[in-house]
Amino acid sequence: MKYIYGTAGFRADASLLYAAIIGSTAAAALRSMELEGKTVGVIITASHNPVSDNGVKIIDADGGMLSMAWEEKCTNLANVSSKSELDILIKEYLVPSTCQASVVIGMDTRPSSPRLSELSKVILDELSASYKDYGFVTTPQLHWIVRLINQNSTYSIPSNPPPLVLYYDSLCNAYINIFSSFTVHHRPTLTVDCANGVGSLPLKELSKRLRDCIDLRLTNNDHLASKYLNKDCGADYVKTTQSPPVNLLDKMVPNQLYASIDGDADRIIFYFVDKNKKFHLLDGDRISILLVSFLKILVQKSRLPLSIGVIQTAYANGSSTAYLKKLGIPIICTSTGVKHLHHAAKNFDIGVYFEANGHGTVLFSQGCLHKLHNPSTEQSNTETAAIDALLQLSQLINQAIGDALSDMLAVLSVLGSLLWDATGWLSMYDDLPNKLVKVKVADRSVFVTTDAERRLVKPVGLQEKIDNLVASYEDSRSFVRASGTEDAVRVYAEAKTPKSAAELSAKVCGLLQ
Ligand code: 16G
Ligand code: ZN
Repeated sequence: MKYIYGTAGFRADASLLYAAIIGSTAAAALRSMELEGKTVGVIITASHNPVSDNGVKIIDADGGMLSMAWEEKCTNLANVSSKSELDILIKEYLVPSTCQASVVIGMDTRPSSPRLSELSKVILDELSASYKDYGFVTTPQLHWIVRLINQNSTYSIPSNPPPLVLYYDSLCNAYINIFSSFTVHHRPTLTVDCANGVGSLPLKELSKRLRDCIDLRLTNNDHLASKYLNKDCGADYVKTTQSPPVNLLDKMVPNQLYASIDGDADRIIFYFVDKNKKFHLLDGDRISILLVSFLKILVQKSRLPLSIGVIQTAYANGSSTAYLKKLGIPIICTSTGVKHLHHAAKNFDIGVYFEANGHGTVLFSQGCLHKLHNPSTEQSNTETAAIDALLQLSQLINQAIGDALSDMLAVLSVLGSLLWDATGWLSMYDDLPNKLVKVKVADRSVFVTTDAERRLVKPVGLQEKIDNLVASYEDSRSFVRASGTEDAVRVYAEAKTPKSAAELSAKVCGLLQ
């Protein structure tokens, strides 16, 4: 089997992952040495995949995704055919360095995870690396820890409070400060479907720490019931089926807010049923629009010269893009995959990025934080309050990577500040009807895209045919791209009515047969 380090790292059936774990652990240690001993992370998880799968991802020293150059090295290290070949490659990639490698490890709650984590530690011992194992952590928690350790050179693990304690302190203090600034101290109720994954552990901690400010109710929250991991529940299930997860079917209270996270808690979506029991999804596009609208008001009130923009992918609903255009907020469209959105978000002082599937965060640039900490002139009360709210949000929202838990608190902060409920949030715009279909093809590599995956350059002539179909439906759009995670291509179509979206989708799929 050939491993390829893709947008989600390496993922496969857990029994096939040994070489990938060895290769990526070696890559993490080598990357750390190249960066003169900065800490690099290894997280063992397969996110929303079935429980029999597992995976591994490397967290780069800034707390973000692994640099592109190392993705290739990691792929090579995982695909060696013998121990001696591995040793040769390690020597080739080893920069002359006297620094010891420093690595932190974490894992999700799959039954195969402890075994894979042990294997990773064996490799780290062989490479004489120093390491710390954080056991069960969400992917974003380990990203946050890596960022903390490297950002603050005076931070030392033995003498300071444990990083996870600081993680909870940072999120909870910021949320409590925001909550205490609300004009009405309404304690919201939120039920979270934890996908029976690792996210249920920190959510239990948050529900304890924030019990005076949120009535947080957890369901599908048995992280030990691994056979139920992601089974008919979790963010991916709810987004793709557009229906409630198991254990909430027929139990949802009208107009009350619900959320689902995925198996490693790096994505979140919200939903509710109205009084007619109609199910409404509040996905990544809606989270993005809610947060950016609120942030824009705060920036205006602060009277600070801060740029603010939104990053979307081609999957963003056309109505959300139109709404942003009306607000005059700059939009960048990138290819699918967190690393692309994250990178583009750095173009702004405040960059809001979310994929429709719920991956995302808000980045505050160093320049922005400097301005917020050092406002030049004397401030009015309104300006001071807005600056303080922006600072609290920058503490609350995970700056390393999208984090279901901090995104959840950010959404509750905004809804609480605006005195909005789920229906108010939904009423911001109406989604254009859409359809996303997966099509099996003989060879997905022949589908080559351009313009942030919105247009095909190959197979030659296919894009013109799609354009002709799109032209015959009002307010419509359609694109075809090869999946980066599955052996299939995805066809997205949206149009003014559900009937025309379905028709357009069927016709575009027909072009692929
Ligand atoms: C990966 C990406 C996710 C993207 C998805 C697309 C990360 C951490 N994950 O799961 O952002 O939406 O791939 O899958 O970047 P696809 O290429 O199969 O459509
Ligand atoms: Zn995930």
